[in-house]
Amino acid sequence: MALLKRMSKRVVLLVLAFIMAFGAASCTTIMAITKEQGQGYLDADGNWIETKQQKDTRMAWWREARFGMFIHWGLYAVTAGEWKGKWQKNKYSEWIQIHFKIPVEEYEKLADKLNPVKFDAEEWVKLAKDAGMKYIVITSKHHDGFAMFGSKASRFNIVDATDFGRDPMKELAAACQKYGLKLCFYYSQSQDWHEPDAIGNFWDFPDGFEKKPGTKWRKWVRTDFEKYMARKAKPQVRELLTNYGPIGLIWYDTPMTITKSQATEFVNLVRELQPKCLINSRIYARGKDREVMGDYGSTGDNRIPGTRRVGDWEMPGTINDTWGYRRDDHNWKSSKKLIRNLINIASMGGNYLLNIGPKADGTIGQSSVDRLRAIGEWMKVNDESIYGTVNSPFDKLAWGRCTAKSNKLYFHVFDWPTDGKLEVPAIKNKIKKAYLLANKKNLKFAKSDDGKIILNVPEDAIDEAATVIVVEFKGELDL
Ligand code: JFZ
Repeated sequence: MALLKRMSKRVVLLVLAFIMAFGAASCTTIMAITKEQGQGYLDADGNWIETKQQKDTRMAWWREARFGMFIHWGLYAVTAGEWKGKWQKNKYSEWIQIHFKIPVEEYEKLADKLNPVKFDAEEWVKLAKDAGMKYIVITSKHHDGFAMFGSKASRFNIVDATDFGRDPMKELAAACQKYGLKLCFYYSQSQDWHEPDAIGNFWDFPDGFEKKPGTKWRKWVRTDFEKYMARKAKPQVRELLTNYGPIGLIWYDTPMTITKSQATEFVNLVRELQPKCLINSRIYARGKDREVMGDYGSTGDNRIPGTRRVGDWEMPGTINDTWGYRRDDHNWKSSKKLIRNLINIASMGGNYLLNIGPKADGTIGQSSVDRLRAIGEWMKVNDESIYGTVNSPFDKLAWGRCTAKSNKLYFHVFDWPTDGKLEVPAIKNKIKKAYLLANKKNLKFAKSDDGKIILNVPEDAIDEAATVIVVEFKGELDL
């Protein structure tokens, strides 16, 4: 009996020790998991705390993507560049209200005419996917202040103010989920021509500005901007990050006069609601010492840098000359030009955000569709040379561009050689093989005296836009 008692005491102790040990172990496992899979967080002072590795994890899909679809769609698709028989002189159809100083009351009536019954979210998403695009950034609210989603913060939105009554963002969110694309929202945080306290509308709401001496109206500061932020802008960004599932990124634009602390509020709202969501750098930019607050930068619209760039950047570009749909804009870029833009941007280390402006009936014009399909044809054969690549290790090549991934260099030939020999820059590595990406046909090659690689290529290019040649080498790239 005594023995039994002693034994059971031991058992209890053993069990206790076991529980303690196991508990501690599982505790450390949990800690390790949060450290490993954990993401950045906002500290008590509202600073975003994140390791480089965590940022890399968050940026991974975007860096892999290289190519996204921009969509400018709103009430300006109804006017399409024309107001009372007059055509807009500035190029961007989405700027029509400010261009003609259309009073809010009149502009609001455009909602009666927005009834995109032909809108088919799946068709749009499939079009993007077939073009090789991995994410969609759509104007949830542009400078005119009209929300293209159901909003409790403002009745000036597509669900409450139109006969259409559907929420296209809900439908796009579902379609993006289905086809594996990231849905992202453009949101004009500073300019809102519908609101007296926001920036931009000086024709309806001339009061409430504080003019800085010697500056234009654009530089004026709205004294009650925080009211607009509290009543509309922040609640709407909250809605966008709450009602549509995981959002890839928020694309803020034209920060104008917002202060650093106001910009921080817009940033932190995203951090708080969806810590994985990315933010572009057009959230804040002031003065000479303009500071980048978002996760990645953008170049000026339609401006491809001339040299390789470090860091994450994106170029938003138009497919004709406008962002929003314009009936009179037929200045379409050729698909060859668009494909070369994509290559050129990738070779400089950036992402291409190519825009389309759907019509007010919900359809996408044939000229845009044709071009996206042509890009898709090229991507079907060559997308390996775009996705997940990093910028070229070389300066711009005379005859084309280069992208790189692991032990491969992708040479995109724009100007095919006439003598059957293509000279590519010297690398010190041993070359495993060189081949045409389109048909995997191996190419013979030789090294010239100065170390350059001379490839024997077929007489004709495979693709007029760009033929891709892969050069596989051994080890780490050594120039
Ligand atoms: C802005 C918007 O005003 C425009 O309507 C459109 O949405 C575009 C994508 O973004 O316009 C800009 C903003 C920044 C530059 C050019 C146009 N820029 O930095 O060159």
